[in-house]
Amino acid sequence: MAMRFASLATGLGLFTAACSFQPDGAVDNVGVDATSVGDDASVVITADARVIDAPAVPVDAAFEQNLIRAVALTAAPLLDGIPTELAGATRYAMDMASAANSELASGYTPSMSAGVRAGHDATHLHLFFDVAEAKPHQGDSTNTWDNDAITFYLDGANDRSGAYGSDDHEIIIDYRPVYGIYPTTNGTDPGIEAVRLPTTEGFTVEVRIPRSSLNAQRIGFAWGVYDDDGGGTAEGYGLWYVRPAPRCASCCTSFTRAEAWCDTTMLGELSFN
Ligand SMILES: [Ca+2]
Ligand SMILES: [Ca+2]
Ligand SMILES: [Ca+2]
Repeated sequence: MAMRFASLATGLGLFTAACSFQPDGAVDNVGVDATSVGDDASVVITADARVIDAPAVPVDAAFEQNLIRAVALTAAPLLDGIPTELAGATRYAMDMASAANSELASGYTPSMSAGVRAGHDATHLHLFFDVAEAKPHQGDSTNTWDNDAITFYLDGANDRSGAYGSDDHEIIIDYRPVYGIYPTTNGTDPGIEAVRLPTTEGFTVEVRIPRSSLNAQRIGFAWGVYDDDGGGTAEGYGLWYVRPAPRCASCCTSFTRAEAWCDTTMLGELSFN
């Protein structure tokens, strides 16, 4: 995706981001190399154990555009790539073919769909992403955004005022799995931990983020996916939703349009209730 290369500094920052990841994350497989994450022989995934598209209880009767609701969790979540704890949470779905702010390479047929569920306990926000695609999953590239990946954006203060500040973070977790938190220079690491698990349809990513760095009630939030179908750069990028709002004219000058990673006016919201 040529657009992403417009910022060389961002690319150079990847290694810094990956290496500066929470050192305690290894307990939960964060930062563990690709061969040991999700390939643990003790984790047996069967079709029955991974019914991820059918929440048992529809929590939200009405779809609220712009807003993802994190449900209160009753059990201590296990960071394992399996959505057991979030079975009662609404799954918010997207398809690359109808994604917001999408960027699709010439010749690319949109071939990825995904969903996210959110929950919270007293200390953490939990996010569960499930990704489905027909083609082989790619993790060949150095840049996280050049591989199959999920991405999400946090505005901890929920001001969504434009330029990324110390409370604003772009996070990309790719198929390898390798993590990036961008920009790498804004000081406050959100301290995420995550696990990526391969599935027959694609892969899942289960993430938790300390609430200490987030607003108590609502945060700015957006999420999306990258699809790399042939190795090298990714062919597809898209978001679940983009907030209709006046954009920040001075924010994304390195790119050809407003993007969620450089303009927080693009973000929707996530609510802790
Ligand atoms: Ca889990
Ligand atoms: Ca792919
Ligand atoms: Ca790639």
